[in-house]
Amino acid sequence: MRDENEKPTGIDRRHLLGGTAKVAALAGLTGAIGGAGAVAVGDSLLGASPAHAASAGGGKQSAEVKPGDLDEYYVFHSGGHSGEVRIMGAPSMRELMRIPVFTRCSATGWGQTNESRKILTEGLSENTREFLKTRGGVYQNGDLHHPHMSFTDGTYDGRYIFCNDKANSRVARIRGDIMKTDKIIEIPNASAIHGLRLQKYPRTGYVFANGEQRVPTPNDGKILDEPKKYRSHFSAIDGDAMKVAWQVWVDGNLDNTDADYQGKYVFSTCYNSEEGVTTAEMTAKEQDWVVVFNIKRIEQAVKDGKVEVINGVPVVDGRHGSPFTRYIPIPNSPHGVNTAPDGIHVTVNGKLSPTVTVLDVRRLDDLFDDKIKPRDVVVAEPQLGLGPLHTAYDGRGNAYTTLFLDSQVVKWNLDKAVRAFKGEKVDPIVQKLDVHYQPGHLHSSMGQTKEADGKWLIVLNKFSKDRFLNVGPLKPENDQLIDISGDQMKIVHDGPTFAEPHDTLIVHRSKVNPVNAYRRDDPSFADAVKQAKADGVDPESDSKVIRDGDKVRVYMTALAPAFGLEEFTVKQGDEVTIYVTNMDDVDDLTHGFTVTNYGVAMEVGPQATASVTFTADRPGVHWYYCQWFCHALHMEMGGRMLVEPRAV
Ligand code: CUK
Ligand code: CUA
Repeated sequence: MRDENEKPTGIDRRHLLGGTAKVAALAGLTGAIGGAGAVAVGDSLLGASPAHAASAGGGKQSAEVKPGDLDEYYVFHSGGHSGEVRIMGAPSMRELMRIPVFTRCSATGWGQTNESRKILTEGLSENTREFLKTRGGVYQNGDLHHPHMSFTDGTYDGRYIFCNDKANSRVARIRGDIMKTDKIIEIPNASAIHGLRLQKYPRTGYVFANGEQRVPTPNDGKILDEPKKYRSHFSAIDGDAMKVAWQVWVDGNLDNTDADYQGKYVFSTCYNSEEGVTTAEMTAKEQDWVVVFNIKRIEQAVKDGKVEVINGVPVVDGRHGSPFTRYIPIPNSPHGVNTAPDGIHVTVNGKLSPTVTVLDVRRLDDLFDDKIKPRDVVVAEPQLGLGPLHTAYDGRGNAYTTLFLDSQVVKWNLDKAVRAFKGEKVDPIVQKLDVHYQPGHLHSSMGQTKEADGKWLIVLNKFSKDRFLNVGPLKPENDQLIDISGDQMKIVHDGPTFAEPHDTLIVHRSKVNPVNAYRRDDPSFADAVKQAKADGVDPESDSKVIRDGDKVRVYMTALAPAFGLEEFTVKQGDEVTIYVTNMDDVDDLTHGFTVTNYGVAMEVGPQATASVTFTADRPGVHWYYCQWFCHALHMEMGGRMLVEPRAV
């Protein structure tokens, strides 16, 4: 199948794909287990029924945002193993900001300032803090897959963005007003937090997080080679308190998750029902499942104390046969799970099966009351193509699914898929569009809310190959913007991104209201203000040095183009804490504080106080300077730290 977006070079995407061993192996697996289904899909790809061919009818909206004009949407983009969240604008796809979360950041001092180190450490277990003592005190990496904005009544409310860290089993929260991370917690009894979605109704509420890897509980080295004793847990975190409310022990592992629009059920895919520990073992069966969690029943059990408390968390046993869960069989290794904005349908994406499985949430009450069988909840299972990973919706009854192996997005109609499943002769597939290349997540504008508006779709492609100037062996990913406002999808923009956006949100700008300056009573630097008060210092006007044994606290204001102190003196070996308060309240006037040859740097936002602590173990004259361009005399904004040598 060809369309207007296909490159006229004659390069065959599917041959390009062959160069990737992992992908080839996956393709082989699919062939092996797909059987007749895989052949049929291959045929339909080659045979391209006319209904699938792209033609006229693409949307008419413009993706151009003129200089000085503002985008209609915020895009919250995950940074994958970069560990950050990025804010872009859509439809321009301009990158607007980066929010350090699990990463360390040279520009802002995230991971270095006292304020950020508190956030990075306060939610860790004692055990992890001990482990990190010889590793700089904080994790140096993170793998952030899934950013999601808090909901009220089924749509975004702008309060928070929650996200997961697969690498070090954490969940973080970003404040929507200042666009900075304010809480990070480590999830007990879990290894690799992967899928993360939020309670949509009545509000968030719960943050649901999947423990992906099965590990011994407790994981103390006493159980090694008995995988049957490994466990994985599903977590419900109280998003206001940022504390794990309860966990559910499940069979298999947990991949992605989503919640309904009624506040009753949550769904998690499992790709290792075999409970194996090698790839061959994990993919042996032709069926895995989606686990459905019954929130009310679990809450009741927690209330009644019918739990096992492990590492401070109430855990219920949700394995097969429990009242808390139901296991719905799904063809091999399902991956993404996506609730439709109609509030009724939930799509489970097959990954190693060419199918997606559609569930009807209205049947779940009966399933939990054992009036129907698990598969009775399935109302459609269309064959879409090879490697379905994630699905998005336009609010007009259509779904859009990424096909990783086919390098396509397939648009299909939910109602037709349901009718076809009942035996009617209808083809649910509307269009297949080539994307470049190997798409993972995709996201439509407001598409994960009941206000899906069907205007734009962003597809996150894992490979960019020939789409950009060659930058060496490490290539960017390619985020493509697709106009879905018309009958046919149309690619309107290619956007290279650095490793590795997994997921994204397209949020209408009316939902997001960040501030321009900090309030002086902002909790993020309350500790610094408290310490200043204890030292008899008004950080908004005083610049002075307080000596407290070999601890030295240096307070200074920053008001363009000068710091409140042009010099200060400490002794070699002192533990020095510098508090800088930015007294400018002009829009966009951020200062910075860098100490030359001391490895010290931080951002000081308008009206904020920021602080950093270090040992002054290198004697000499050390200039400090403002590294954030703030004034015509920005270069002159600095001073000297004199470190007197220790007496010998
Ligand atoms: S996962 Cu990456 S493509 Cu972590 Cu949401 Cu599906
Ligand atoms: Cu202050 Cu540059």
